[in-house]
Amino acid sequence: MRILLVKPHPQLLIAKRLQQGFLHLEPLELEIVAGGVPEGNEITICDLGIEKEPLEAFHDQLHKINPHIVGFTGYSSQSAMVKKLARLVKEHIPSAITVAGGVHATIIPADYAGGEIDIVVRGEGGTTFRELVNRYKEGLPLHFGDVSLSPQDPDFLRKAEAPPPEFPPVENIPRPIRDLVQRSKYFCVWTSAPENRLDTIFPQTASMRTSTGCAFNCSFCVVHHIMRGKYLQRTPEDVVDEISRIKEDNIYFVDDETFLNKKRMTAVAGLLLQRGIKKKYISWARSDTIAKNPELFQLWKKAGLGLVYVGLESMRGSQLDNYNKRTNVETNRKAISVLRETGITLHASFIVDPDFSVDDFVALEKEVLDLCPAEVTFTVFSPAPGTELFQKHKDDFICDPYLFYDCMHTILPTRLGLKKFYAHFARLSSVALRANPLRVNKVKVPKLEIARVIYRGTKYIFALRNMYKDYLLKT
Ligand code: B12
Repeated sequence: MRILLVKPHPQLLIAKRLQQGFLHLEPLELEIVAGGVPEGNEITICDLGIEKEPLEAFHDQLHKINPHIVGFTGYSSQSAMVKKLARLVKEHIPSAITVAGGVHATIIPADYAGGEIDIVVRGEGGTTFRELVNRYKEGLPLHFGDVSLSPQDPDFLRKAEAPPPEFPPVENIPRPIRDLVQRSKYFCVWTSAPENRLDTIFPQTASMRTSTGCAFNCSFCVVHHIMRGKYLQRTPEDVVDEISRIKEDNIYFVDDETFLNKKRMTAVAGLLLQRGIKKKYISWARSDTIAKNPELFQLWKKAGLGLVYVGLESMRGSQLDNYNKRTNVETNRKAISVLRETGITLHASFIVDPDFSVDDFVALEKEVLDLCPAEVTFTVFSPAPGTELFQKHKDDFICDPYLFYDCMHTILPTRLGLKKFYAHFARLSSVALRANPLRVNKVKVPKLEIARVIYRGTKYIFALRNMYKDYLLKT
């Protein structure tokens, strides 16, 4: 059987700029889905984000492969594109089965009821897709249980409104097939430079998942809903075995929070050191995890952890409480100093509220400069599809709340006019460039790469300033 797995390209310019300029990770979700496909089938992964002319590339692949099944992944902001691509499949190869999976299919399956998608897969896909392929071969119905839904099923809407299904035990989730993609295309900006020099700021980077879910329930996040509050963890041996098989020297852990279980992560670092595995890692961690466990991060520094993304979100206690973050400003400050003392680079991310006044922007700007040296990025507070907040605000949205749900475009009205809001928002990112470790620590890097960073940074900030124009886009 011939199977085509597709990751759509971003539609809005700012997401393109991010991918082209700073961070483009491999389509791990599709590599895992591919890992579930029984042997003897032909699988192609098509990541349209790496293509110059994505629609033409998709068209070419369709005709070249003539697939029996086309599977799409997608965030909410990509659901319109998934539907558009699925319509093309139906036009060109009417016999092909179209399957939608991923975050959006899991939380809002009913959005795929328009006729172009035959099967909507909710939750973990590697295990479900395996059964789907087997059923296709045996001529059985492709919808089953609460994980594989058919919009044609009279019971579809009832099933689509139920909470997302349970994830299978982690040991049942297939390992990714990594060589189905052009690995040289995937990279992440790297500013951690213990010896004050770097051979490249854009090293080829693999991604890997050691755990799924999170034990917290921040109001802006949908993960606790997707995972029903569960935090599933792979064993240290399994994690280290997969790391040892990855070809790249740099690995980005795409967990929601990697370090929640100190015992597990101490064991992982211990095994990495014991086995002499020398790689560099980037991970996300909560500020309270870091503040409570300085020795865990010291150990991980030895094991290769170079950069930690921390959702500091705000330096105002009232905001942190509003987001149900269950941290406080003191903990944020402690986490910053733990990372600094340990020599791990901080990537701090802050939330800008649509209700920000000019004074709020100025206050945040000051916090950013105080963080120096650090990578600092910003998102705009946006109610996530699938959460209570989304329901609460459903009459307030100023645009298509799926297409614009990228946490950069506000979907709620702003206190300042959109043009002014985005002028201030863009300014925050230029201020953040001044705090960047490469600049502050005068790190030696190839000259061409410095030029590339400046060029990409300027294009990114320009795109940020102009984001208010996207609201004129027809959806
Ligand atoms: C790492 C990560 C990123 C990485 C990129 C990862 C990548 N591969 O490209 C970075 C940091 C760049 C990123 C950026 C963004 N992200 Co992000 N990200 C994540 C995170 C933490 C993990 C995603 C991941 O790699 N998972 C690993 C894979 C293996 O798991 P998976 O995606 O769940 O896939 C499984 C199933 O969904 C299913 N499946 C998936 N696809 C398919 C397809 C088929 C056919 C089938 C059958 C099954 C199936 O099977 C898979 C294997 O088990 C998630 C949180 C989460 N728990 O999902 C947020 C998350 C996906 N991100 C989110 C968002 C909003 C963004 C941004 C749009 C906004 C932002 N500023 O952060 C940007 C935009 C990026 C872009 N280019 O479009 C939201 C999406 C919510 C939504 N409703 O769409 C999430 C859920 C975070 C959240 N807390 O709300 N992100």
